[in-house]
Amino acid sequence: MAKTIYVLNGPNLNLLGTREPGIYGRETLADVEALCRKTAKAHGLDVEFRQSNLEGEIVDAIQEAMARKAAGIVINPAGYTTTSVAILDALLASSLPAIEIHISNIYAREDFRQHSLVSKAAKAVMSGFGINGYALAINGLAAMINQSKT
Ligand code: CA2
Repeated sequence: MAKTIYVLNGPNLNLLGTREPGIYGRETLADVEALCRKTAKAHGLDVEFRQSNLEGEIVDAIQEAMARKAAGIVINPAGYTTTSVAILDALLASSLPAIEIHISNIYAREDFRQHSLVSKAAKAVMSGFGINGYALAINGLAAMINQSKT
């Protein structure tokens, strides 16, 4: 049976493609999902793709990934990046390899965006590649998953 990775998206990412195209591009969240599925398929991985505006639902999704023995997590915590001890704790508790991804380069933006709590539980962080960062994150995660098999 194919392994599954979870791709989790935080608050307001459902608005992708409809607002602030100068920062986040013109692609929609449906485009991101299609890109993730195509990239994961090339590695023989299934994708569980979620977006939520609610912190607790993101925590629940991380616990679900753990309970279902998912192979790893790609997460764009969006506005919860710098505030959510709950998401950090869920990722730490899961022990799953997690890649944090940001569409924009958070280090070229306001100071308050640059102090990620989630990074403390992440194997790697991707920031500033636009939505292609999701594909890069999945490629990197797939390499980690394969490495841990050997
Ligand atoms: O660059 C990213 O991916 C962010 O995680 C996006 C978050 C922001 O709070 C982080 O600092 C960086 C914001 C997501 C909101 O997404 C929107 C998309 C389109 C229009 C408006 C908001």
